[in-house]
Amino acid sequence: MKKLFCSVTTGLAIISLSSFAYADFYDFEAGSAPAEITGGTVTTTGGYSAHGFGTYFNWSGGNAITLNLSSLGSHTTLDLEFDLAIIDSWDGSVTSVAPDYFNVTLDGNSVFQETFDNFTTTDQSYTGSPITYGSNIYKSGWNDSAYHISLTGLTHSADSLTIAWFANGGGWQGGNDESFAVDNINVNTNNTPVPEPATMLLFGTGLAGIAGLRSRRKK
Ligand SMILES: [Ca+2]
Ligand SMILES: [Ca+2]
Ligand SMILES: [Ca+2]
Repeated sequence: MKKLFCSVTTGLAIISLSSFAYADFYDFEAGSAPAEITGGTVTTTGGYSAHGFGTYFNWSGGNAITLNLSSLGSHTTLDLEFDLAIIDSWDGSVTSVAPDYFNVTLDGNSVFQETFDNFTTTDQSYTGSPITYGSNIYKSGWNDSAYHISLTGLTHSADSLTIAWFANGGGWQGGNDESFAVDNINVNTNNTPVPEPATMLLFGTGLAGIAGLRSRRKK
């Protein structure tokens, strides 16, 4: 029994080594964007401050918002979380002025592409719960919305990265008609070691032992 307990503890200890190796957070509350984030405008316009945004980074066309990081060190996956403001007359998936896509790319590869609609959620592809929806909190008369986007476990191991946020699509109108903003950007890298075969065998033996004990107790 004592030996069994030690085996399980060893297995859990190896798994718990899966911790973040690099972390960065951007909330723009200093009133400016750091050099590694470009393509948008720092603003406090409208009512987004009441929804956890404070100062945030607004995009209304042109080049994408990009974040460039380097010296990330060893890692196997990456987690990206951020708050997203969907501003003004986004038209979702199916109208004469749609689709309107919001995109995120990681080193040029798409990791998120969904349509958003500020008239009805039934016409957008994104199904997550909004932070706010159905009222006009930004400058023009169109309703606005916001979401917390969580992209975890993205495969990535390069020492540097470029994350890009942008909108496009056949119905994308941009300018004062459709725009977006990002805030509270969280980037974590994870370094998950592959357990040694001997450790996995020990861990597996421990689990088998537990199963055996439970099986015997049932009888
Ligand atoms: Ca902020
Ligand atoms: Ca608005
Ligand atoms: Ca549109």
